[in-house]
Amino acid sequence: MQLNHEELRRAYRTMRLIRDFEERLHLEFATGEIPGFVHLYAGEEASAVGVCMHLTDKDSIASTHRGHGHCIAKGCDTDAMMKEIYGRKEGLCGGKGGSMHIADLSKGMLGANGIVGGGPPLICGAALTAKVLQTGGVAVAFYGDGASNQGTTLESLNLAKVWDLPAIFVCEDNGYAESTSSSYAVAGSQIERARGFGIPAEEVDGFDFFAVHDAARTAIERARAGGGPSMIHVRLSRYYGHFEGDGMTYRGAGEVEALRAKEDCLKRFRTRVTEAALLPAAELDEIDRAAADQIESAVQNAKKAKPPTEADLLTDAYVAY
Ligand SMILES: Cc1ncc(C[n+]2csc(CCOP(=O)(O)OP(=O)(O)O)c2C)c(N)n1
Repeated sequence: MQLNHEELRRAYRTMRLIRDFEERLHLEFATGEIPGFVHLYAGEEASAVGVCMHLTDKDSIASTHRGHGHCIAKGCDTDAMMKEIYGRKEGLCGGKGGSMHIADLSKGMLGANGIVGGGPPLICGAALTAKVLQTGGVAVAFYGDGASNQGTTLESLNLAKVWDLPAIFVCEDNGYAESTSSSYAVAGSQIERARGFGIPAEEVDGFDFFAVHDAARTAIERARAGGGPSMIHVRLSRYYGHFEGDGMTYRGAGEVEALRAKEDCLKRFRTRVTEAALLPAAELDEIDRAAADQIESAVQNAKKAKPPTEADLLTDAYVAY
């Protein structure tokens, strides 16, 4: 383990913030106050944080429809994110995008994305820019096991290899594509598929922050050094339905409760760092309290904030660059 005290605190704080953000959204969505669709990332936190801990604002990520965790891990402001999800004018995207389109280019967060398999081509563009301009940056695509079957993903793996791009493909395999088990939906192994394109690939336990962090370090260092693309197959699971409101009839009775009791990246992290005397439990408790306060104020601020006005409707329709 190569993380210092402050980095360990940051890893735990970010995973805790994501968990609290999602748990709270689960409650708030049920009140009917949040417009649109919401897909929760709870259970998958170690993936976003284990990868994004290695990135700076000059590195880009592309996310998915399940994007809140990626946004928080990449440094997006939780107040502005919550306002965006509530459709408020002060939201990160003016309240016009909502949960599935949160972006913050100043943080290198290219956006959540309602198009399954939409992220991998975007990061090929970002990685090509980094390579041509020699910025030293890398680009990371998070995508699901369902998205791994999309032609856009396979073409992006191919392109990244042919052009030797500083690109990292992170397949977050939570076992389902909507209600279809990935054992039915996905043909062959993710690892063999990436290696078929000549891309180094590694499988990691997505409930183990340290395993993800190690695999991401190898891949990102390789990309920064000009060694080209890599793929990481992260095995994890989600604690909620595909979307909020999903009755989850396709999951066995008690499956989620059993999963939560057995696999939790936050509990594992806590056990590991307290047993190794790297962080005392009291410090972790204090981080928990601060995260709870931060999310509480994000929700209260979002509820109080105003929606966009009629005059805002036609702004941001086109982007000049
Ligand atoms: C191009 C496209 N096809 C289909 C859909 C409908 N859809 C939304 S999410 C989803 C499943 C995605 O599964 P996966 O990539 O494994 O991500 P997960 O939801 O498990 O995080 C599908 C098929 C879509 N949004 N875009």
